[in-house]
Amino acid sequence: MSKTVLITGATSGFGAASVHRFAGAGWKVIATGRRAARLQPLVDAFGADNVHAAAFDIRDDAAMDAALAAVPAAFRGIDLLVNNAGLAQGTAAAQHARLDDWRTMIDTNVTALVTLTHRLLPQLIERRGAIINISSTAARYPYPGGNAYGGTKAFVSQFSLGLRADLHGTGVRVTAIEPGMAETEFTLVRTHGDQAASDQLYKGAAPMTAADIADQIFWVATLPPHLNINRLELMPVSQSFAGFQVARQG
Ligand code: NDP
Ligand code: 8X3
Repeated sequence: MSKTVLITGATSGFGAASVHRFAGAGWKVIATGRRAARLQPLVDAFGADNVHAAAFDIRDDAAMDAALAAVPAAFRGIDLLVNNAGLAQGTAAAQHARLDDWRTMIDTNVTALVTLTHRLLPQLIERRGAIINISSTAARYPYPGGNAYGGTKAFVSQFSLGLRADLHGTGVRVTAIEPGMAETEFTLVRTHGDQAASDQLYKGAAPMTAADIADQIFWVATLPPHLNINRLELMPVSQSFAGFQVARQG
């Protein structure tokens, strides 16, 4: 019998690629995101028996509950939760950042993620399922302008380890995937719609693709049930580390 995965943030980037990866391999997929018009082509591509679209703002608890209650019978019993929906807003230093941007990131990347996880834990435990949380290299490696975004992803990575501890003995697997630079709509969103800035960032960098990340998510999800990848950090070959900065006086 086919397994069921709920993938958040399926309208774009990693999430959309993951819908293709899982549905293409015969999983039933519940695909979520705000932009309903982006979800419909996924349903059209794989059929309504295989992909169920649930359009809602993940920060809206009531909308989340209504969407979960409306899941068709054939998609009930979720085996895998992919907590992928998320965003960065802004690249300004903390002292110049917009508080609204920080709150949007925390509401989406942290509060909504823990809310959906809390809602689905009973059925994930019942089915000895799995949770894959999309964190970031920003969780471990700070950079100027990363401030609250990095903070939200550090939470995601640490929350994942905490879940592992609490779910000890349940058979539920938990993984944090921590990607570096991948070309999606991420930078377009981060810059509030600056396509030129997005193109400039990725130009000549051979960044990872959404399909690369979807392949890793699928690999983690389909490992033998006695194996748990705690965290998986990956980058394009073109990306590496820089040193500490020093502010000198005089
Ligand atoms: P995209 O911008 O392409 O996709 C983000 C997805 O999140 C969209 O489907 C969007 O859907 C969804 N989303 C955002 N806010 C909400 C909301 N309030 N309610 C519901 N859905 C929401 O970016 P990526 O695919 O790159 O990002 C996916 C995840 O990967 C994020 O958590 C990001 O932080 C992380 N990541 C990205 C990296 C990169 O370099 N691209 C590297 C490391 C981590 P919609 O707008 O339709 O609601
Ligand atoms: C996205 C990667 O380096 O832009 O999480 O923070 S980075």
